[in-house]
Amino acid sequence: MGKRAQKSRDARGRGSVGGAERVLPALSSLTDLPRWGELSPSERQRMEFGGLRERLAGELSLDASELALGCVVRLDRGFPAVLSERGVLRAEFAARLSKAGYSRVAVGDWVCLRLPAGHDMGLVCEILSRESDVARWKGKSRGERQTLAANVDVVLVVQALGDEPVSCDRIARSAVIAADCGCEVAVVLTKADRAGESGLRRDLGLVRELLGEGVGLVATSSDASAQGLEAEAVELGAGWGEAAVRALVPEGRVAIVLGESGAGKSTLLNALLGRAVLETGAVRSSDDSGRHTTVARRMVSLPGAGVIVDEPGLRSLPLVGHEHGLARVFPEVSEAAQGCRFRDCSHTHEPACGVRAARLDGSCGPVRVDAYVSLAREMRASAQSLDPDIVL
Ligand SMILES: Nc1nc2c(ncn2[C@@H]2O[C@H](COP(=O)(O)OP(=O)(O)OP(=O)(O)O)[C@@H](O)[C@H]2O)c(=O)[nH]1
Ligand SMILES: [Mg+2]
Ligand SMILES: [Zn+2]
Repeated sequence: MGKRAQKSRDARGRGSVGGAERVLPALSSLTDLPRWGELSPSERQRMEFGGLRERLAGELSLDASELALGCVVRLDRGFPAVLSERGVLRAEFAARLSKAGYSRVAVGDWVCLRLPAGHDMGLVCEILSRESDVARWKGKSRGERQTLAANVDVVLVVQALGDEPVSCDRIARSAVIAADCGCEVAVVLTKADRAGESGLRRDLGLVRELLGEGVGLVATSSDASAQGLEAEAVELGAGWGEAAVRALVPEGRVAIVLGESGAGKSTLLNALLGRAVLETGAVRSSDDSGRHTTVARRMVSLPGAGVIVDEPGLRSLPLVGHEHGLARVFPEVSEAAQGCRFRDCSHTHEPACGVRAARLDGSCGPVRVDAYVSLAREMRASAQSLDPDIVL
């Protein structure tokens, strides 16, 4: 490869990993990552690491001091960037993990890292089991579960506002996925400037009806002209702006932004960082969707707050086997469904339907019931079309 070609490849941090072609670490991309001490494994993961270190040191005849705890802080098409007490470095997978390792590892994973003396490249020996696993279903009946980030505490569902009412379906399915993964959920409505005062009022009301008072709700805008909307948001019991987002992710916590391409995720993170660290891109004027500007999954460390994972936008979020998540987000509807006469009730036309009765007598809100019914229908259909050999 010529010098120029090499340089441009490195700047983008690309290369075929796991295959024959390898690239040098793109160090320019390793800025604004968390520092050692800002992330901490659970007590269980520390114990797991202790046991692993002992076993691997014996098996590989190494000094145990060569093995360290690390956290994967950036995944792009280069080698994973891993944070350890020695700072951030790129790491390869140990031979026995290599193929499976690259497809299995996620940002946020704690790993057992070998740091051979005198090398600037680490070696991932093992991925520690996860405390949480934010995943989405990729593809249709022969699809697979794809982990977006591991060991995350909070999922920030990011949804852009506009002229049309905000998409309750998209927010509900994101919340179900987050709850299914055992994470907390909060909603961040971006681009409030485009909704204006009445649109913001309408959309904050809708999200409150959908998810209730217990879920963190913040509206933001990157446009200074929207400052006047703060009072509106606060009056409706929602947070406003970067400070309110920071409060959702205090020091010591790890969050992930989940939203469509063009929702303004990277713009929001840049505002939180106080400078343009992440690339942002214009949306198409024809349908308002983004162009998948973010391609790497990476953590950014917020000054005075926790850590957030920036992600490429996700076009679809199919629900497959997320029954636990559905019951956690809509407990009262799920309980009403226990009272349906038919076990496979679709809650649309069957006699003696507990869900429709609860909607009618007002014990379950209509926005919540409608979201529940439509997501439950989708899950029933996906369960029927799913290849039975696939393990969820
Ligand atoms: N009017 C308005 N535009 C915004 C706001 N926030 C972001 N944008 C614009 O929306 C477009 C998309 O923003 P990004 O931050 O790149 O979106 P993203 O969610 O990171 O998109 P992907 O990386 O493709 O997933 C950019 O042109 C931003 O300038 C906002 O508050 N108001
Ligand atoms: Mg982005
Ligand atoms: Zn029913």
